[in-house]
Amino acid sequence: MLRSRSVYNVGYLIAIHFHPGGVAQSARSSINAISSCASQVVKFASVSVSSSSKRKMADKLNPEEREGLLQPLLQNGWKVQSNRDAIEKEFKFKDFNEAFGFMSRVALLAEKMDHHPEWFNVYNKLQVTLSSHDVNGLSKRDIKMATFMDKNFQ
Ligand code: HBI
Repeated sequence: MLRSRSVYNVGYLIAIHFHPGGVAQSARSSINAISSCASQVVKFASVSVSSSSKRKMADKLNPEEREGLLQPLLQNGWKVQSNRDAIEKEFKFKDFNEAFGFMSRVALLAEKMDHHPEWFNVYNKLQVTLSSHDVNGLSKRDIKMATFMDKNFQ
């Protein structure tokens, strides 16, 4: 009897096994396995794309939000950059230890939010720029982070 074999490629693991049945049966089961694997990949890809595009649509500031949400920050020393849709502020601390402690607290929030400031620290001064790279401009994440910074700056 002609022995047939089929190969399933499941990523790095290649499973080879022998069907006592005919070649046609093993070919069908191989095709079924590959197509179900492919459909899983497509499902995963579509979910991950849609969630990131939802994030982009959801939190980019619209004109009304800019007017309302930016105001308190602008009154608190933040400035909108002239050449980029970003906000910036310089914080001055008693010494480096105070500055670095503040940066550490912000860093924990940044990791939790998956949203990171652009900042430059020299001794007791910290220059911060906030913008959302994935929407190439200001988002609600920047408002949240700037508000946190102001609340944690004595
Ligand atoms: N930080 N400011 C900012 N903007 C982003 O778009 C961003 C980030 N930190 C991590 C992050 N995006 C991840 O989602 C990846 O896009 C790197």
